Amino acid sequence: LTGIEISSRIKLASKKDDLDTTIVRVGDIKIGGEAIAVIAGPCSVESRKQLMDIAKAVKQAGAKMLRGGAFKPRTLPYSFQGLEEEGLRLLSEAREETGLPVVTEVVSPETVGLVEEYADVLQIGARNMQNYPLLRRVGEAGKPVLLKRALSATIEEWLGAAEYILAGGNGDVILCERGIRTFGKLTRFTLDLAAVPLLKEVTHLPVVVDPSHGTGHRQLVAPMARAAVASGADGLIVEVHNEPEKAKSDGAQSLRPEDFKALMGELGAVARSVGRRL
Ligand SMILES: [Mn+2]
Repeated sequence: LTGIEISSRIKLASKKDDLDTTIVRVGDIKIGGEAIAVIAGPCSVESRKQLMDIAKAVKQAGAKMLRGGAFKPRTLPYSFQGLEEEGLRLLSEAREETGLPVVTEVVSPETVGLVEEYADVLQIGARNMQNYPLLRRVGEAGKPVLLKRALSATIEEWLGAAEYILAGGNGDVILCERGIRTFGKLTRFTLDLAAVPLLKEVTHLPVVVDPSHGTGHRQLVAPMARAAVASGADGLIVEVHNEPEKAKSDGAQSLRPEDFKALMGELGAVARSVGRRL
């Protein structure tokens, strides 16, 4: 390893040598192997029909996992907070229907047990990256964890959060770059793609990129998704909605199913150009 060094106190998340890489398995899907894992679905689970329509569309386009929020931590308390347990039930119905494993957010230590009953991957959202009781709790969980980078977290703070989960005994941690706060107002966040090759130098954990929250604008999602794969990401997590103008959250950054299908058609060539595949 050359030049870039992280704190020696980050013991479990740090990379020991070039061959030190972790592959997280979700059923027969591997994250961190040769294939790029694409996770797609709505920001929020809104209804059975909405979720099923989107789940079938993303499956048909080649997504490997389904995302969807049932517990939604929103900036304001007046915004849609999610369908909660009903949303989890709908996600597991969608998994039965499509075979796609489910990635969904958990927002409190008390609800980890409940979410674990339904989900295949537990997502820790950006706003909870430094919720240490929650990190400790998912460290005891029996499911992989997708750990989003906090809005203003340095890479070492992010790896410190991963360290909590690893130290709790859960080795299946997937890092997710989703954009950080800078001074620009025209994008929602600044997607830090340099973090991807940097993480590949310093940690063995797989890295996925969220070009939806990272940009906030539908038109920017596909270009940044391609760039993420080119930068060495092990996967993508993309918001897709069948009626984005009616979405209860994040419609402006949600791809329509046909946009998502077109993106999937482009990604194979990008993946091959960096020695990977879809
Ligand atoms: Mn969202």
